[in-house]
Amino acid sequence: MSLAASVVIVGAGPAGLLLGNILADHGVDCLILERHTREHIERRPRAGLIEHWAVRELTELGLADRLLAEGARHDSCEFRFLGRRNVSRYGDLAGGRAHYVYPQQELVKDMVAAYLKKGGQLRFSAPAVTIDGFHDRPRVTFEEAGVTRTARGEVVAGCDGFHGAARASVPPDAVTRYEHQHRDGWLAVLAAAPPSTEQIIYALHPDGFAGHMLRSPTVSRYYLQCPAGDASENWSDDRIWSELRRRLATSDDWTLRDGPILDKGVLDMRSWVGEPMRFGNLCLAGDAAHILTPAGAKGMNLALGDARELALGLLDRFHRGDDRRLLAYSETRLEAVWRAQEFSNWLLDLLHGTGDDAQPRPFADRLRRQAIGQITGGGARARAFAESYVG
Ligand code: RFL
Repeated sequence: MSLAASVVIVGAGPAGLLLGNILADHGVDCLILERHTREHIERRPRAGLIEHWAVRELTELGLADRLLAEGARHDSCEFRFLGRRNVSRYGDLAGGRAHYVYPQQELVKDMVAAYLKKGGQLRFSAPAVTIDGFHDRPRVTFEEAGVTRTARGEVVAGCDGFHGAARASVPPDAVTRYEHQHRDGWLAVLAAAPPSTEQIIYALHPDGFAGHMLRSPTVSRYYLQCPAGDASENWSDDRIWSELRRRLATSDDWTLRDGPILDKGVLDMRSWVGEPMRFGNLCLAGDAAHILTPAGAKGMNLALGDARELALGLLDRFHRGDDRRLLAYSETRLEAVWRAQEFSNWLLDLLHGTGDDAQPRPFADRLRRQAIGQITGGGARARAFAESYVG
C-alpha cells in the first residue's frame, strides 16, 4: 500500500526534524522516513555549537527546554599561537549574542520526542531508495522490513544528508556543483574527558591545527589536522593525547585533562554546494544540499536555517495559496550557504596556515599573527569576525 502525506520528509536529522515540528505545529500532515533506528540517531555524536538565532527559534517553538537547562551559553573563544592565548569576546562584540553548546544527538532526541507527541508520523529503519516525479506529485520509494514501499507527497523534503537518496535522485544535468577538497584532513576525537577550558580553543601550530571543542561536563571533542587520507588506526590513544598536549601547549601552566577515547575518525574535509536547492516539488535542505568543513561550526546551523525557511515557504503555500516564498527558497538559502562557506573556508585557511604553498613559513606565520591580533582585538575586523561566527 502506498502512503501519502502533504509533505514527505526524508531523513530525521536536525533539518528534517525541525521542518517536521514546524509543519506539525501548523496542522500540515507530514511523514518522516528515517534510515536508522531511533536509538541510533539519538546516540550519534556530531555537532555541538548552536547559533543564537537558532536557540531563539527553538525556544519559540517550545523545543529548547532541555537545551536551555542543560546546555551551556558561550560567547568567547581562544586562538592559541606560539604559546600565547588570544581571546575573542565575540558575544560582547556582536551585541550580546551567544552560542549554546548542546550536543546534536540531544537536540535530535528532543525534536523526535516533540514531533511524536504532536502526533507526527515517523518511520524508523525505513531508508528511501529513490525519489521521482518531482515536477508533479513526487514519489518516494523506500524499504521497510524487507518490503519495497512508496510514499507520495505534494512536496518532498530531502533532508537525508550528503550520502542520502534525495541528492542522488536529482539528474546530474539539473544541478551545478561547486566543490573543493581540502588538502589536509582532521582527526575528530570524542573523549570521556571533562573540558580543560571554558571556551573553545583553536590552536595554530607549526605541525598543524589542534582544536578543543566543548560538548558536556564529562565529554569533549578534539580535532587534529592530519594528512588527507590518514587512517584513524595510525592514531593510538597515547599519540592523540601527546599530540594534543604539544599543539595546545601555552607558556603558562595550562594542562589538558584526558580520559577514555569514545570515538575517533578522519574527516573528509570537503566543501560542496549544489545549485539550485529546489527541483519542482523536491526541496533539499541541510547536508543534502551543502557540506562544509567543521571549521566554522556552521553545518548544523545551516541545516536548521534551511528547515525554517522551507517550513515558512510551505506554510505560505498550504495555508495562503502563496507560492512566492517557496519559489524563492533556493535563492534565499544559497545566500546564507555561501556566506557560511566563505567564513568556514577563510577560518580553515587561517587555522591551517596553508593558503599559499609558495609562501615561506615565517612570512605566513607573521601574517597569521597579525590576523589573530585583529580578530581578537576590538576593532572593525574583530566585530566582523564576531558577527560571522555567532551567526
Ligand atoms: P544529518 O544530520 O546527516 O541527518 C540526515 C538524516 O537522514 C538519514 N538518512 C536517510 N533517511 C532515509 N533514507 C535515506 N536514504 C537516508 N540517508 C540518510 C540519516 O540517518 C540522518 O538521520 O543531516 P542534516 O539534518 O542536514 O544536519 C546536518 C548536520 O548533521 C551536519 O551539518 C553537522 O553534524 C556537521 N557537523 C557540525 N556542524 C556544526 O554546525 N557544528 C559542529 O561542530 C559540527 N561538527 C559535524 C561535526 C559533522 C560531523 N560528521 C558528519 C562526522 C562533527 C562531525 C564529526
